[in-house]
Amino acid sequence: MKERWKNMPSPTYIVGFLFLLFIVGFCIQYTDLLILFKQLNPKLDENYKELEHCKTLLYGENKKKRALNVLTPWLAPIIWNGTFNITVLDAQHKDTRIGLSVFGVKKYIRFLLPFLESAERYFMVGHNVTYYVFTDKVNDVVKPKIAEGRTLQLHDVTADKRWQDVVMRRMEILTAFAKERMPKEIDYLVCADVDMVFNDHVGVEILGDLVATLHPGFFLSEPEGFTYERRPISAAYIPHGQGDFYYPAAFYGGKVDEIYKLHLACHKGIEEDRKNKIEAIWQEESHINRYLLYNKPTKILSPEYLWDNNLPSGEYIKRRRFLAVHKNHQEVRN
Ligand code: 4YA
Ligand code: UDP
Ligand code: MN
Repeated sequence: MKERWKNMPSPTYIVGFLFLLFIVGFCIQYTDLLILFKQLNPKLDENYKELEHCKTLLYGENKKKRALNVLTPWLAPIIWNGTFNITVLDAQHKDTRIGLSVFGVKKYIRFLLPFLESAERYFMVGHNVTYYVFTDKVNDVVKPKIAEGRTLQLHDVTADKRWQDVVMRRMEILTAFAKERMPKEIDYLVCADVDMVFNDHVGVEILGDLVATLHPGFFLSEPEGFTYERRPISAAYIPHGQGDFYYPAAFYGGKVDEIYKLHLACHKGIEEDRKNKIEAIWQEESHINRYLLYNKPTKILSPEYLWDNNLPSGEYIKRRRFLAVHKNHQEVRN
């Protein structure tokens, strides 16, 4: 009996060993805390800085700068110049069929030719593209030269008296098209304002299930400054304190079935508002923002994809891919 006790390690040794185990466990559990002692080790300091940099890129320092990140808090990519490899993406999308819808109603017919000509130059070059042009004067449309593999469809639509009704009716018309015709013809639909021109590459990097753009006027604003519909009786209502980004109605897209769901929801919201004798502050754009709050976009485009040279903060926008054409609002809307 006595012999066996002789071979046992001394109590000091056991306590020492347990203490060592505790330290190792602590290190594994609280690596972050240890990094706090980074001054002791320059290499650790470097790693720590890198980690912080990644965190900033991923989640942003604060809500105001959120738009400058490459991922949203729900991990959807934000497409900034340099975040994609177009050669790889072009190969993946070699058989993809893409639709581009645009409305040129009443005086806005004048924007159609420059819009289409610029699209031929920069929009999805080398891919299978169908233009869906909606106008009240089909016979007055001057068609540009269209490259092989691309087609232009002209569709007749009602010319509403009020411009607000013209812009909102887009939801109704696109709901019908995305339900019946488009599923047979295209995989993705991109929807754009016509008072714009493509000014640099816009390609398959913008395709995704549900894609929205960061509004060029609000990408550096606090969410409190977003011009959402704030009246609770509207179907487009977004309470203060909610909302991720402010998205414009001038450029968005997605898979045809996703875009159908978006258009249907917005059309229904507009109809509901009409019954309640209310019109959302930014018409269909308000309804789109409400939909995208509860149905998060799977991809977001930086304001490179919707820019206006009259806006400040242009230093963030290295490539101005889709640019607003300046217009006299009063004149064109009458
Ligand atoms: C449109 O933007 C055009 O009517 C404008 O001429 C311009 O091209 C713009 O897009 C980019 O609130 C706090 C500064 C904000 C400045 C930009 C304001 C307007 O924002 C509205 C929502 C609508 O999205 C308008 O369509 C948009 O104006
Ligand atoms: N639109 C149209 N005819 C009109 C008013 C609007 O065709 O009389 C279409 C057109 O495609 C236009 C879009 O609706 O680009 C949105 O209107 P607008 O560009 O005037 O809105 P903004 O971008 O200035 O807010
Ligand atoms: Mn516009």
